[in-house]
Amino acid sequence: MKSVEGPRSTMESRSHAGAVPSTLTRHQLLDEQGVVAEDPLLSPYAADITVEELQHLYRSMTLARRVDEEGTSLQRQGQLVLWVPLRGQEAAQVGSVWPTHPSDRIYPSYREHAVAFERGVPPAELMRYFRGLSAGGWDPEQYNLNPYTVVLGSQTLHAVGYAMGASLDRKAAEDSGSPLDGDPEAVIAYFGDGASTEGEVHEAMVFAASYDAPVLFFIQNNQWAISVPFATQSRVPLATRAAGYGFEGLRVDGNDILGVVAATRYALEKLRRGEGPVLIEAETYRMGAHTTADDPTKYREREEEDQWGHLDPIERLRVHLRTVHCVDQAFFDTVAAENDAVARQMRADVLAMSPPEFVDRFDGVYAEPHSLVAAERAEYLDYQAGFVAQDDSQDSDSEGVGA
Ligand SMILES: Cc1ncc(C[n+]2csc(CCOP(=O)(O)OP(=O)(O)O)c2C)c(N)n1
Ligand SMILES: [Mg+2]
Repeated sequence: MKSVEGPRSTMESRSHAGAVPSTLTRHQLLDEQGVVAEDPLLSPYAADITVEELQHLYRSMTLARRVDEEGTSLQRQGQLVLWVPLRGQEAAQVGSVWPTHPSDRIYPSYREHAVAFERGVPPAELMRYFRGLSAGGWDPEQYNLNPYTVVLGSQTLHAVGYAMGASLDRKAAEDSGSPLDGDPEAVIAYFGDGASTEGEVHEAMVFAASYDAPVLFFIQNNQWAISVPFATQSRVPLATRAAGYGFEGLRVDGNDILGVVAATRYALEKLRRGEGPVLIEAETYRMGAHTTADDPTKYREREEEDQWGHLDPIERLRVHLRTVHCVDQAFFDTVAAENDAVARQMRADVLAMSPPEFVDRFDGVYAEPHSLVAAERAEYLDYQAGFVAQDDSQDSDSEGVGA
């Protein structure tokens, strides 16, 4: 079994005064050199992964990174309101969503672009949210993927409620003598190290444990919550918290695609057997800024970024494919060209989207028509009409004073 630690700076920050040394195993299958190590718990869950599947995982991870780069460029060019980079977290995201069934429900936070793409959301559809054109960006029912949640941690309660409902439905069907077909549903709630300390997450974990809800709490510990380092967020690895609620917590190298796939498969099996929730803490790193509105040079050292740069999850899989499976350069070149084409098409689609109309905001307040909202909408249109009339009169008088 390989029990490893992350880069030095992270571990040093853990030796913060008052920190409790943890003996919790940090699982890893694909090491920093791209070599597969044995792990008694996780190895059986990765043993049957084929080269074709590894190539799929590589394609998904690199596509996410390429689209991510394009998202930053589009925002810098004024075409998106904001962009939330995922660079560095591709293995944690792709590795955890790939083993799910389409019928499993996913509750993301706001950085899970690779999760969304793997679920089939077209990149341009996701961009609608970041262009301010939609409050959600995609149809949650079509992809079984809830809209992004910016209110930290609140999606964990939604996920637990959904999971409780799913297992109660199944039980009711069984009791009535007509059991539901297919595997029991599993639910994943994604959140970060920062969100993990929100009150809602505590409440969600208590409920999930009490009702054996089939929910996987998947934490991407990317070491930062905007400018707050993990050492301030928690004195212990977050996976250790699960024991306090009465369920299993796994700590895995989040830059190791095989480790993440195996840990997730293990957890999903447990959920489907009705053995309650599981928590996975995937230790990874946010290589870029928190968002395009953030400048990480203000609060973290270049040295730390360089250390984690050597643990790049994509590079690790690339080395593994090349050295262990003899995948040739043509494959990597083809994938890069395909990803470029997807990014180009996404850019064209985004630029073709007309800018949002402010008046449409009123349509998203309630699902049903509401007299108060209708009155406010009419008042707004009336107000806008006033500007048009004034502009017209200015034109006719030739006394434009400018905007
Ligand atoms: C309830 C709430 N409090 C504060 C914020 C502001 N906020 C947005 S992102 C963020 C940091 C979250 O860090 P983490 O959970 O580690 O996720 P990451 O951004 O690193 O993916 C904060 C404090 C918010 N969105 N919601
Ligand atoms: Mg974080």
